[in-house]
Amino acid sequence: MSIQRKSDATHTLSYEVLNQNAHESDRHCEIDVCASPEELRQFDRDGYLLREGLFTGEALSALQDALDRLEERESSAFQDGGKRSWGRIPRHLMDKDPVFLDLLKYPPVLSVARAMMGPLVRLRGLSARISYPAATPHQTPWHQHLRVISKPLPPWFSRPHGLDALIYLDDLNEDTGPVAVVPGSHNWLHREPPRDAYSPVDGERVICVKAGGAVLIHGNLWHRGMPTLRTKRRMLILSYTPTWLRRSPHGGPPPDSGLTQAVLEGDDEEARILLGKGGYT
Ligand SMILES: O=C(O)CCC(=O)C(=O)O
Ligand SMILES: [Fe+2]
Repeated sequence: MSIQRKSDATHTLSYEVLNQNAHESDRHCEIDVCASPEELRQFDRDGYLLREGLFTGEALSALQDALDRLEERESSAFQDGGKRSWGRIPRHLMDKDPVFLDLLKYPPVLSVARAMMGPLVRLRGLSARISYPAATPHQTPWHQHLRVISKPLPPWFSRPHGLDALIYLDDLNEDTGPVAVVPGSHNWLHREPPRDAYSPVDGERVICVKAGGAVLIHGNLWHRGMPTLRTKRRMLILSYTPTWLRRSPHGGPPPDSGLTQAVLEGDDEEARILLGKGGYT
């Protein structure tokens, strides 16, 4: 897939990893960041960063086609039970199609993840959400992704950080369903989103991006996918955390002989780290 990107690198960050055991060449890392320092400050403050037109033309069709193929292949795995649901969530996408595996080092997302969390990050997962205008329209309740915070906060509590790129393969609008976020809520360490709640909350922002655009969020930003009323809606969720967190618990282990296995057995050290092997000592 030829990946076209609108937001090319705007500046370079230099990191040194304070690891006395590392070879000199592994201690230093330069990141060409596909976001301006001001955008990174806004992302840190608000917990989300809009990216319009990341994928266009052939790059967008390649992702749409790959997801449609997967949907067709795995169609027997999904039945709409008529109850309120998120829709369909295919997981382990990088194991299932090389088009998806190509996203492992996608600079507009990975460089921003490294700018926010440092050079040592790993994939938490790449999955999709496909929602349909079912009898009970698919939607998600308010939620956040890293639900591991203790109350009260212990003195040595390690705050979880993660970046999730919500990549939309269809236009978001009233027919497909916008996404709503609560700016700044990723910093609320003393409370969680209301349970099983689908109604607006104070301060929410409703966002519509066009197909090929993305909303990058902090994993603990409060957000919800609004109802898909009339037209099928496809999204990808590409997630990174620091290397020392575990991969997503959802969807069980990756499939045997998936595409990432060959990468893990190969000699691309950066890709191995991104897939969760090493990156800390
Ligand atoms: O579909 C959306 O816009 C958001 C989906 C979501 O929050 C998720 O899959 O975790
Ligand atoms: Fe989510």
